[in-house]
Amino acid sequence: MSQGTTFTQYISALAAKDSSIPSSLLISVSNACKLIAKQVEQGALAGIIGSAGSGNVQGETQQKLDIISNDILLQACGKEASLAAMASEEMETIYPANAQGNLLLLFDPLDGSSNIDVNVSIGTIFSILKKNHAGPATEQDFLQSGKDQLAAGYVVYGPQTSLVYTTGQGVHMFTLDHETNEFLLIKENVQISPDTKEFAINMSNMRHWDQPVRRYVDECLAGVEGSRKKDFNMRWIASMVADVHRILCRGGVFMYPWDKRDPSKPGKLRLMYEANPMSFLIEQAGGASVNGKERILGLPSEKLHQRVSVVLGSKNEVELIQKYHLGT
Ligand code: P6P
Repeated sequence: MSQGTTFTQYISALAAKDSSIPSSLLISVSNACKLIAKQVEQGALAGIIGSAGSGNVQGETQQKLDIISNDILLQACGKEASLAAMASEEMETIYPANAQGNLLLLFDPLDGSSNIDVNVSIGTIFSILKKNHAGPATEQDFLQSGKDQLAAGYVVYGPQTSLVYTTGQGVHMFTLDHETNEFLLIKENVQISPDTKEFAINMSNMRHWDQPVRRYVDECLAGVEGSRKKDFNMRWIASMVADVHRILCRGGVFMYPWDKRDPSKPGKLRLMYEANPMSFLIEQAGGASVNGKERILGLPSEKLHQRVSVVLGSKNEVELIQKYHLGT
């Protein structure tokens, strides 16, 4: 389809040929993100910067915009007849919608919210699953493996507000046109280069990493004089959506590995509404995504808010890191 096609036109045309595509819900999510974008752009002007004075189920301080974004998604999608229930990083339990619905929506309403107060890119991450039985949804219905997702994507609120999604038929990018308030198609079938010279990790945690990650990063830092025989660049935006968007645009590898600060935690990021949707996108764009040793999309989910270690991006680089974890 041509540049300038709106997201609504694009997804509706696909759904006309494939009824499994949850087009109506995806359009509702995109409309909710337009409203979130307006709130994010306003920031201090709307008095919505800073902490809400409450904590979420993760034990993290909620920002006012976290709660506002969560409420916008609940309101915008709750009316969807196809939607049975929603789950969010900001809510301990599931949010029932329509008992007759056959879809489940998960989201991190505003990922990277520590960046809100300093005007750095943040984003909304979403994932859509199928409810596989009649009647009201339960939390158990959400506990599906990432490879079973019907759709996944994000909206990044940065210099541009861009929507990136997949339904398993490639990754496609749209940018919000503020004149028409429509997401317009800018790129179809995004592909990530299998090799890269750019890695993203929070280097301040270096002393806490496990050996395979330490080895990989040390080799990157050794540059052209080292075993990799090339120099690397480093980025860390502390906003997964922005880091993943950069990787989809120009390749790279993103790591948030297990570390020994809290050995009981497999990682910081959440499987169901951060790692799984991002892994679906990355794999659809020709990349790879593992928890160190295993493919993330193949992991079983035991808890709604379970955490996971994440290494994703350019395929050859991720496979090298995986090799170090496997000791092969
Ligand atoms: P750190 C944001 O809080 C987030 O969940 C991801 O978006 C981001 O990649 C990571 O945490 C940043 O974590 O420890 O570097 O602040």
